[in-house]
Amino acid sequence: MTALPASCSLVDLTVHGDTRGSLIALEQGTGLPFAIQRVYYIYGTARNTARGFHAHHQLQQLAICVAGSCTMIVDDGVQRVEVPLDRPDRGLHIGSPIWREMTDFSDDCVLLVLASAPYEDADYIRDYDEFRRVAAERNGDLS
Ligand code: T46
Repeated sequence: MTALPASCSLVDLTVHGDTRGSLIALEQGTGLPFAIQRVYYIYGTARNTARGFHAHHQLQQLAICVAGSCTMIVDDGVQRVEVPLDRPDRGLHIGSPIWREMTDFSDDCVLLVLASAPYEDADYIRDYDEFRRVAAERNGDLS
């Protein structure tokens, strides 16, 4: 996989496993990259459907595929990287501003997302050209 954008990273989660199976606890102060204010999950995605197609001004998120698989495309305005999500013990930390698209959902995919803020429509950037402008400004490139 190509290197991730600077504001994205893969986070390995601690697995408490024994002969009964596995358990992962997501708790404040135990290595998560931000304070969690919201949790949502995406499931039952129709075949050949893509989601996302937006960026956020400020939001940080950790996306964990707790069942099945999907692909998260992350784009910082310069490079675009496809990240396969298929492990319940690994999350993708997505900073801002990062354009994201989600594809290749398996029928059984459950994508759990932890977010750093409550839902706020004004934080979304849904136009790709606007996203490129915001990303360039944030990176100090005002051209
Ligand atoms: C993201 C990717 C990974 C709410 O009411 N509350 C919420 O917390 C969320 C996330 C969504 N909604 C409503 C807004 C829409 O009417 O649920 C509907 C579907 O949301 P959306 O079209 O934004 O879903 P995705 O899958 O395109 O994007 C979501 C998140 O919105 C987004 O922040 O990064 O998942």
